[in-house]
Amino acid sequence: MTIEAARVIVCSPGRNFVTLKIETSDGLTGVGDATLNGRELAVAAYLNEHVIPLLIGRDPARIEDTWQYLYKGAYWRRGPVTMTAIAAVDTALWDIKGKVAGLPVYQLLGGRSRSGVSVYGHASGSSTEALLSSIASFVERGYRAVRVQAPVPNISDIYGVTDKPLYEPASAALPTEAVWSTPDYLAHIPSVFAKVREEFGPTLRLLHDVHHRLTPIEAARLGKSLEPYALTWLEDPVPAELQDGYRLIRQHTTTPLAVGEVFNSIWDCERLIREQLIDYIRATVVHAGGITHLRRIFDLAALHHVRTGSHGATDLSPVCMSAALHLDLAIPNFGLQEYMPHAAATDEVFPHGYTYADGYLHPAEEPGLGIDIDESLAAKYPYRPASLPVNRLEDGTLHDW
Ligand code: EZ4
Ligand code: CO
Repeated sequence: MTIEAARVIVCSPGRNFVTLKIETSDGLTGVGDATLNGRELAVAAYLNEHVIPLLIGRDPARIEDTWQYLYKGAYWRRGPVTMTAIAAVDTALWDIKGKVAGLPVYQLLGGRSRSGVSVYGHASGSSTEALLSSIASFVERGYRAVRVQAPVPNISDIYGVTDKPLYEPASAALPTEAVWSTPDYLAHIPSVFAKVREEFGPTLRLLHDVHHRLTPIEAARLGKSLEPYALTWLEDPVPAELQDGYRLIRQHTTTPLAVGEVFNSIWDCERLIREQLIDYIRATVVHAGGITHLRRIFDLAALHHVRTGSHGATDLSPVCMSAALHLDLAIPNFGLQEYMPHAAATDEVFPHGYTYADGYLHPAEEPGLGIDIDESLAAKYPYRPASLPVNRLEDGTLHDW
């Protein structure tokens, strides 16, 4: 069997997605997510111009060899565009391997380590009342873990804080700009968690995403001030390039730390993991080199008491979610999976067999990943340029994201 064809499908059913579909000489197909939010067409071009010509005629069974070929053979290793493109190929080849074997992919990864994949939802709202009722609605639907993002007095527009039921990170074609204030944020957030604990008790798992906006010492102060509320994790407290920042935070607080949604290789996180500077690694199938490479990261993490908490926002397609669930089910050190339901149009374009029930997601039991793309329906939703917003401080300085 050989790879006979591969094509990139760019569509926008509610938001932009890039998908790779590989076809074999035996008539089997596999799909991989290649969506890089706000930089979609760069990955599409990388695949079309530089990767697809190398795939034709190759043996689809050689997943590891193809991964190494695309990684080492390019000379230019790592980086979000390259690793997202490699991830798409890798994911599609695992899908095909599952179909060849007649098994769901989690069986090829060693089988179940648990009965379901624990997920957390995103609660937010433009007022404290709206936030509390949003959390309540997750609890009613069986969620045992909720990310809490709150409005802050004097900050008019906070990323991730909305009354809308659907979460959409990107906005206008060109980035919108919001004004950020660290003093207002740090002064307010602990009181939000005090109210949430008062209302929901001590055992609901609570998470909070800082979106890389603090300095290490500010993040240390936030972590300390949140200790009474026993968070499951504080996410992306500081930008992750200077990793000593995590050591500084660690020296001051027992609030667990999570990072990794922007990471694309094991080299982005090996020190954070090896030196036990974090508690959860949030790298993903789509942005960290596919199932093959993410498994390698997760195995390293398992040696160092680090659990997984893969990113799962709406800009990661149902193809990525399907792949993530197979890996989450199989690995020994799974922690939590982020889950935000997609728009109805997205779900229609990507028919999938995974299901949510009582706080858990379950992957499809059919051979492969249990996911496809309806290409004729996708064609009805053409690509629309969309960007993530940026932040400025009150004096106009461009701030961390
Ligand atoms: O900013 O998915 O934890 N989730 C997040 C997301 C990310 C977007 C980036 O594309 O931080 O909202
Ligand atoms: Co995040």
